Amino acid sequence: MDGGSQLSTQINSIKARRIWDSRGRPTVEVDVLLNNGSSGRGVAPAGASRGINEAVDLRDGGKRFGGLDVTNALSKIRDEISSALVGLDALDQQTIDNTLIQLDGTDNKSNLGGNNTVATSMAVLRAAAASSNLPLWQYLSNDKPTRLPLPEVQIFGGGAHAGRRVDVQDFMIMPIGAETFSHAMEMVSNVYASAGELLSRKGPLYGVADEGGYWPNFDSNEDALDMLTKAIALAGYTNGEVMISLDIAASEFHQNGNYELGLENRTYDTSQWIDLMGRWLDTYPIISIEDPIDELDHAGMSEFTQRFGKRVQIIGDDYLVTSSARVKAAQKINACNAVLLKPNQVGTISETRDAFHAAVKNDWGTIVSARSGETEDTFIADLSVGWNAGQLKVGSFTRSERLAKWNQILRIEDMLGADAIFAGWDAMPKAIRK
Ligand code: 2PG
Ligand code: MG
Repeated sequence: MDGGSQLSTQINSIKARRIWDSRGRPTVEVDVLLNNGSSGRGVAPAGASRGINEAVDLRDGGKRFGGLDVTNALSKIRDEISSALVGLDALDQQTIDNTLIQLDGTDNKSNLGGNNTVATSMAVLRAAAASSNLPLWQYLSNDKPTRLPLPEVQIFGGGAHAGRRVDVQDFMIMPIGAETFSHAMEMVSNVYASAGELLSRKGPLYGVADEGGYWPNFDSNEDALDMLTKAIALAGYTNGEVMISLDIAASEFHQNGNYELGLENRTYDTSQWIDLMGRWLDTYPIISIEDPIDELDHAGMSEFTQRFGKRVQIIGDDYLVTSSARVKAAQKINACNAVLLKPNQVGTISETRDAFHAAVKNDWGTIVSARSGETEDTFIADLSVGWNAGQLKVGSFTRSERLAKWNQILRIEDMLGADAIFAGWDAMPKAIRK
């Protein structure tokens, strides 16, 4: 900027308000207005099975809404964050995010709140795209070739998202043999319908899990895997066309050094637990597995990757918490071959991008992901295309906070027309790519 003159893309004002997420809980929404009249909005999602090293969600505590209110937390945006960001150039995302990081001054955004920083960071990026007259994905891809993501879609929900009825948190499918993104959605719809048919034959459902997947009454984790394999076959797909992806979220049932499966009332030590998952990999068409080991067990994650990292995608979520430093540390000990990217886990878009770049550099898989508490916001759908991340995980194939994201990719596919490329197998980590 020269001598005090106003830049049209400077931040003019920031508004913050409380809205409600898909679990009916309060969350943070931010609107950023630029001098040129362009604006952008960001909304913070919220996790239930949170990694212990995630950015802190700033909540009010006390009695209101179980302590989850953000009415007071929002004052951080109205006062400190606004004062620091007004006047900065929205096109310079790095400076915006560095300012937030410095203003916060902690390792885990516990001062300003990761929910406040991420919603602000997202809103600024959206405002920058708007002032460039581009859809967010196109602003981010900057004319570089990109692909539509391979979806990871929940069919059965378990763990912390479904009253812990099943130990494993997410039983998902990946339509890896699809020719296009629309074709992938058709395959998902067919499998979702056949899973429903099988479940209604089996007996009563408990309900619908937090991300919209069925929440069934299974006798064991294998029971769920059997039914999912059958649902894929009933829908008419073969092994190479639709495959299974699991989010184990192992930290949720790791206790006293062991893995305690409530469903079967059995306890496994780490090596027995790794062997058990090895048998699942031998028996079922599993292509991807997330957080198979407790988030603090580096040696266990490394051993799991040594054994299975050439045949299956191994994703760090709670283990890596979207941190570039953790991605690099994991690469040094050969733990994981893919990273889940959740902007609110780290608190800014630039830090999320750093984790993404660290992963890509080592030919890892990269999966942009929603949280179990979401809104109608489609930001992450655009992010997955704009960065060419290759994979997207947003929950199930029901409930509009999930479908909003899948449908957004369909719109982008439509805009791209003949130029649309579907990621498919190429999105997998290099170690297991076909
Ligand atoms: C996960 C996410 C999404 P949460 O573990 O990957 O499924 O869950 O947002 O509750 O952390
Ligand atoms: Mg997870």
